[in-house]
Amino acid sequence: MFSAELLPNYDRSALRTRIVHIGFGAFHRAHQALCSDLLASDHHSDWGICEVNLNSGELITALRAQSLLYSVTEMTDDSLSTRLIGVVTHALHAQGDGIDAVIEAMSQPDVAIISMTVTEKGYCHQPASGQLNLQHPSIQHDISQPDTPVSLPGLIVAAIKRRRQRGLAPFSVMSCDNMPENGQVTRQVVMQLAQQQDAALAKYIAEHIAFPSTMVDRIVPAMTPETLSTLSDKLGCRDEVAVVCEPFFQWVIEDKFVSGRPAWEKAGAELVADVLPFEQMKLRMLNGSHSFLAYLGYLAGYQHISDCMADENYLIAARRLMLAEQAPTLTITQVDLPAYADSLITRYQNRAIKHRTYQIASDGSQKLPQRWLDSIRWHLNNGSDFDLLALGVAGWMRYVSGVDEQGAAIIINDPLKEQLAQCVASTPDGPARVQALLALEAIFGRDLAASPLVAARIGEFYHQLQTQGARETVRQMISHD
Ligand code: NAI
Ligand code: CS2
Repeated sequence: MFSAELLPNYDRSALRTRIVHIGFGAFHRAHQALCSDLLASDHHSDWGICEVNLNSGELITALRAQSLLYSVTEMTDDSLSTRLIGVVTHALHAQGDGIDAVIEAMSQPDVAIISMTVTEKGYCHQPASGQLNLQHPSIQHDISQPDTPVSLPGLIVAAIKRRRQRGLAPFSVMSCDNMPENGQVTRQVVMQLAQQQDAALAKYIAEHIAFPSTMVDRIVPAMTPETLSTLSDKLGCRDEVAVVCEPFFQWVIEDKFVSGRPAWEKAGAELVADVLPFEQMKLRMLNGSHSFLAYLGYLAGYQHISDCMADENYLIAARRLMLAEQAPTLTITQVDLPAYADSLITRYQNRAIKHRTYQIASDGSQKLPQRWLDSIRWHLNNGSDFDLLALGVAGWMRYVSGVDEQGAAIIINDPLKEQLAQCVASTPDGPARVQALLALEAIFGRDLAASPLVAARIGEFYHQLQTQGARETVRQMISHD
């Protein structure tokens, strides 16, 4: 179906399924899979990928219908470049193929790496503490029925168990989700679940399985029907699995693999001993400013990040958040942070990338701790100002209150949406609501709710947003300095 000049230039039948990836979403298609494709086409790599989705089969079905081929298109305001990805060797979805087929795919002798992009909530952990949430319904299911898991941690434990029973080599488990020390978070939830099931298996995991951390960066918005149609002309066909992304690409990987890895460094990845300083920089400066723009932007009626950038006050606020309130909290030494901030602003200004504020605003309960709250703790310890961070939290609180500035309902997309709705319904719109939301321990821990300074700063901005709206609040914040 794709035009001949786009087809991969390498022998796809020579690929071996050495990676099983869980979470065949937009991001993975334009990031890790593309990187493996570059290795196959330019460096004779035989690392093929089995793609898995646990909770929805549509994309997998579409991919199979396209002979496991799909396109990635990099876009700027005035350029567009498409590449066809041929590195997928198999594709499975738990509902259609059954979870046992997925465990079996992960238990093949060739498989050396399990990677994943399942969003923060896929780890079933408490965002504030990183501990497995033992009350999570999927985890409760997997404790009682370990051989038919429904959660990501449960699936990993089941596959490790089967490999061990068969005497196969261990694999490495590589998270590519936006969390600090994502390898450590994955290890924690997998170990805690294994301990609930089988102490000997937990010991085996501790001794044999590697959980490298990664920092991943590329802005890949959710596809829309409009973008799909625009692409159809260029491709000469309709690619239901297509993604569009910015040209920027970064991948920093902790070089800690137990059964080998592709030579990702040949395709632009950086292999390092310690990823944490990179992860914190990206999570706080990029994702932190993204979330700020998402909540304050959505409330102001800005649909996309690039719309926020067209408002000079928002641009200045985002840059100031990065440099005045996030950069001081970082330990990284090898990056010029003002130059990094400028490059982020330039990326946000790319109007070809329709990155919706609504998309970034989703799952706030899972994102706030690593994007903002650890930085607020840093400022509390250092006695420094955290006005923009507090304004961000107040913006999130206005957002999860569920009504926009025009009085229209906001549909909240968040695994804690019931608890959020409960806080909102049980409190009047004002300081009591701020306090009730701050008391959500899974997000704020105990310390932040107990800090009178935190409650006061967030409360002031909440009131200002209530009375003056987001646009005016951001304008005043910028004009005060
Ligand atoms: P997406 O919505 O296109 O895909 C999400 C994937 O996660 C789907 O495959 C879905 O099946 C899976 N998933 C969702 N909840 C799950 C659960 N509870 N258990 C198992 N699987 C689950 O989103 P996209 O854009 O692929 O982003 C996914 C993650 O990748 C993000 O949350 C983030 O951590 C990371 N990321 C995304 C970037 C982007 O620009 N889109 C850039 C950098 C990182
Ligand atoms: C965004 C990220 O959706 C979000 O919360 O902040 O997905 C962001 O686009 C990426 O991390 C960029 O690498």
